[in-house]
Amino acid sequence: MMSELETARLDFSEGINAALEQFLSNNSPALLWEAMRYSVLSGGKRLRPRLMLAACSGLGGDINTAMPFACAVEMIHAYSLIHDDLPDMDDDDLRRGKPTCHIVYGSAMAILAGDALLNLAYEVMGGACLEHPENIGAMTAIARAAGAYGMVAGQVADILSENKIIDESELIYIHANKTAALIRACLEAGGVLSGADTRRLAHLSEIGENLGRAFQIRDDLLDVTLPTEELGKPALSDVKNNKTTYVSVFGLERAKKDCRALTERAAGLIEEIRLKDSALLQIVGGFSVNSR
Ligand code: GRG
Repeated sequence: MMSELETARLDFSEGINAALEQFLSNNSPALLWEAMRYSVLSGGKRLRPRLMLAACSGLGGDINTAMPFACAVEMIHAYSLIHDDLPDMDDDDLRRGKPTCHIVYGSAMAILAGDALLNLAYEVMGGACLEHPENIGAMTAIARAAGAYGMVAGQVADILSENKIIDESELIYIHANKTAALIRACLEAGGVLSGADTRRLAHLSEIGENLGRAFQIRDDLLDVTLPTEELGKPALSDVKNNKTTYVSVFGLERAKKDCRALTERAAGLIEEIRLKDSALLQIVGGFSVNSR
């Protein structure tokens, strides 16, 4: 049984939040940086950076070297949420229990805050790569997963699928790209940053794919099982918006079963690579269908 101190040490959230505050400490133009900070620092589980640091630490890498990449991924994640919430995308008023960026700052400022976060992410990673050129592969993995080969492609497919009946393979394509690609890249980047060999990198990639898909199914499940106060956005919003989700296509029981199976597969693969600490397994433990 791990002590509370050890559990907190392997969670990494405190260090990530402190580093994010530093990267976002500029003030000019004031409104832009305020909107950027509002979107990054007002909550969030920090899942993606924690996964990256956990993979890196488990393979004996240096967390401090990995931190700029971990923060950059959280900035990219925040930009994607800001843009996803906009009226011309998902049109959401609430995120993490608070008004969305465009509700507070207006659509133009929200778009610009997202743009600025995306650019800052690459500036931060580029700076880190100047110091450690051997880590360029971490930045490339993240860039590929965040763009037209990953998250943006998934978002496009998601938008084009609205009000259409889609089949299993199309739904899996959307999940694999919109959600799982960036999560997978976090695991891969953690591996690159720790100097992992190709066998371990391939393992990390598969772990990320399974976890990413499980995470999206869990998100679909939570939409129909949690009340608004716990969700931080209106409950049943996917159902009300007529969205095609894993639950709407396969039903509640199959969604729970598949989420569990993907999580167990990820946990099994993690056991196989024999990490030095339990940080990654600790995060995966929180993926259970009934936990949040
Ligand atoms: C705008 C290019 C572009 C992409 C948007 C991320 C995304 C793609 C859409 C968000 C829609 C959504 C709810 C996807 C489900 C999975 C997901 C990304 C949930 C939110 O991530 P969490 O739970 O958020 O990690 P926190 O608040 O903890 O940071």
